Amino acid sequence: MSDNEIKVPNIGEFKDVEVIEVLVSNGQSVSKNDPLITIESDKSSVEIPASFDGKVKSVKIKVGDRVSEGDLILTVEQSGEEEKSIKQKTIKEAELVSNQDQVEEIVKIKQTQNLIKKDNLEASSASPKVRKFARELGVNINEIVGSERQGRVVEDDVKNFISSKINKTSDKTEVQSKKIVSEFSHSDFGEVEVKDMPRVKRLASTYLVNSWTTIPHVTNHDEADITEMEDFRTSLTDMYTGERKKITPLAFIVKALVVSLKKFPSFNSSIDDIENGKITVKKYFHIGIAVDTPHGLMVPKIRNADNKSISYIGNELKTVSDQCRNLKIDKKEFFGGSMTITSLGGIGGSFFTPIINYPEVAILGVGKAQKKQIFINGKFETRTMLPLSLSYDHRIIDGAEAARFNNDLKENLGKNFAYKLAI
Ligand code: CAO
Repeated sequence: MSDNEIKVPNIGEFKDVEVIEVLVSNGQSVSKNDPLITIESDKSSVEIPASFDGKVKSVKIKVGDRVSEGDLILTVEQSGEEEKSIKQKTIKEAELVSNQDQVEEIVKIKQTQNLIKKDNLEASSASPKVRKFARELGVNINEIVGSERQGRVVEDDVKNFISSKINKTSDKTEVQSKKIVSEFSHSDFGEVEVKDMPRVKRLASTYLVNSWTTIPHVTNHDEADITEMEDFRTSLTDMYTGERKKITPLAFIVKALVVSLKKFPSFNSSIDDIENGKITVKKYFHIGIAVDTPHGLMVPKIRNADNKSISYIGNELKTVSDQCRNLKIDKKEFFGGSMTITSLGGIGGSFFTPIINYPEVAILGVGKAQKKQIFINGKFETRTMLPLSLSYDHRIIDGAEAARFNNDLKENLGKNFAYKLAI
């Protein structure tokens, strides 16, 4: 029997950081890799695991302490015997299991044990990072039975919880598609290659499925006449060099959208507490921009767009899209938005059906502006028309309100809009 010390290891940015959770107590048995404490820097939190098996003899730190590399977390009494016998028992148990029913039975018992333990636990059964992740997806973390020791919930548990809910609601389709998949494999029909999905796409898929399956989406399509706006935009020059200023239509659309959001606050809201019928209306104007990157789609925010000029927004669009493409953007920038714009205008196409960026309630899809013949006051005129596709959460926004919103937005992008003042 010997005493060993577990210290804070070298983990990059985590210097003089706060201990936000202590996950073990004196006398508790721990196995190698069990989480001991959670520490949090400005940007993220991380769990420090045990480096060997044993029994906690003395915890040396508490919540609120600040730690750096080399600080003592706790001492561990290493008997080895106790842990060894538990492991042997588990192996024996596994050897006895001969069929799937038995496996499921054991899983059920383990889950019940976890549930009982969970009831006895204090609120901290998941790290702040995981809690935040669950909150962003609208999941009540207390409904989840964690797969880790003592029912602790990790990110995968949240994902599995959402998948199981989705599976329950679409049982029939699921069974049918499963049958087809199990009957044939793609390689039965020719050569195939199985590749890893990029990480950003994997992360985004959880959000997209959640949004698509929980929000009743409706999309209104419309066209804004931006002839004068385009004349003005393309006439802008740098006052020092005389060269044409490169501001894309998107910067103008951001500004026009803010004006509409001020008039229609329900588009700048979130349904956080549907059970109690509560809606959170935001007083800020942080516009999300869908950015196409080689790693997948990212949605950083243009913060406080109401206080920024169009030129400033134009520059910021370039900066944040470069940061996303070079993976240099802080994760926090993907959260806390008012409404999102997804523009395919630089690529092509007209109308589409954008998926709302949960927990927002609306998203504006923008297509490529084109010159068209429009019948005005008894004659055809050549006008530049911008396709708009506004998807909204029908629980809070009605079709008529969405049509009015589009009318207002069109007005803001049209010849009467005071965008010249906002440059
Ligand atoms: N109509 C016509 N032309 C447009 C336009 C529109 N609606 N929007 C942009 N353009 C033009 C720009 O003026 C620019 O022309 P110049 O090269 O002559 O200056 C060109 O198209 C390229 O613009 P851009 O796409 O580089 O810049 P942007 O500000 O319009 O968009 C960004 C920035 C980050 C939104 C864009 O690069 C991008 O990633 N778009 C894809 C978003 C996406 O994938 N959405 C789908 C999400 S759902 O899966």
